[in-house]
Amino acid sequence: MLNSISKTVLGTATALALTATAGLAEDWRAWNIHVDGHPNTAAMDRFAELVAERTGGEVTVEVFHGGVLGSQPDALEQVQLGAIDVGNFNLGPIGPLVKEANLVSLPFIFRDVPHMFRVLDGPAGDKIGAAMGDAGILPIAWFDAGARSFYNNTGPINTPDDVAGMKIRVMNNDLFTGMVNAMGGNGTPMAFAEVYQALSTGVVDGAENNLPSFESVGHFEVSGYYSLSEHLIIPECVCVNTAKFNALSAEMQEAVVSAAVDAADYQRELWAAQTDASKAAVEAAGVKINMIADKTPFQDAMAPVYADYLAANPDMAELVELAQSTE
Ligand code: GTR
Repeated sequence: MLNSISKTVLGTATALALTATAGLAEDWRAWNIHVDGHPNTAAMDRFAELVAERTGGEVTVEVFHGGVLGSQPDALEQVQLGAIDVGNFNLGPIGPLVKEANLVSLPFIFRDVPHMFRVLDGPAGDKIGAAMGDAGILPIAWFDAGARSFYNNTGPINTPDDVAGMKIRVMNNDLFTGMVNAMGGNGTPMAFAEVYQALSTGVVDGAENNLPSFESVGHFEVSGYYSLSEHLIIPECVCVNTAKFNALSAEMQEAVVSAAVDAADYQRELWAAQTDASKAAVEAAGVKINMIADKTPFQDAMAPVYADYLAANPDMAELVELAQSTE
């Protein structure tokens, strides 16, 4: 005769076995740094909808917007640990964790956004993706993040000398501090959430970002000049904790990847429109958008950044060449 405890255990085991046949339900927590109205927020919501639909509810994603789950460097560690399951990440702050990912954070490595996507869709992208997966941060789709340019209050930036002496906030990555320092400035890593206050109190003289982010978090309210240096073209990913992804059945993996890829297509459409809209909005608010006639001096100033990177990572020379020789 079964006693009540074994009955309960058996009952639980049967219930578990049934769940296992139907596949264990996965409830994923997703990190997103952006606020409402930003293309990536809409795209992450779309990702969550598509995942629920295409996995028949076996995988669900709850997206936490506005960076409430923590700063980007912290959130990336949480993804590696599996405490955050998925997110929309910029590859800039991934560079310190995965040296291959740093390829995309070399200033002026890409000629334009289409060139960046061609590199990502080729063998260099495969290498970067595999290395990120090995580090626990598996990219399953790529978002557009446009080009990053400098903004500040004291006047337009036209040459690297205009950056000299300025304290410029950068994302967390030695390549970015090196980039600003190579122009004679002072590259200062800081969490995205702290930049508005740092700009308005003069803790930093300027920062750099793409137009949609410059607008969405109000940095344009405290910066009079946005100079189109376009020094960094860094992609973003939908990245999943590798072990969580690998634990899914092949069918569920396909559903999750197709949801991310479709969300990324949507993001890229929204991105193009938002870049124009943000430019118009910040200009209307009084920001002077400064065209830079000749970017060559900025590119030339990056020689020591490349030299230091390749001296520290000689094995990355092949990736750099791959990217540069991609048509
Ligand atoms: C944005 C990017 C964010 C974050 C931010 C920053 O353009 O989408 O992931 O990296 O820049 O400057 O910290």
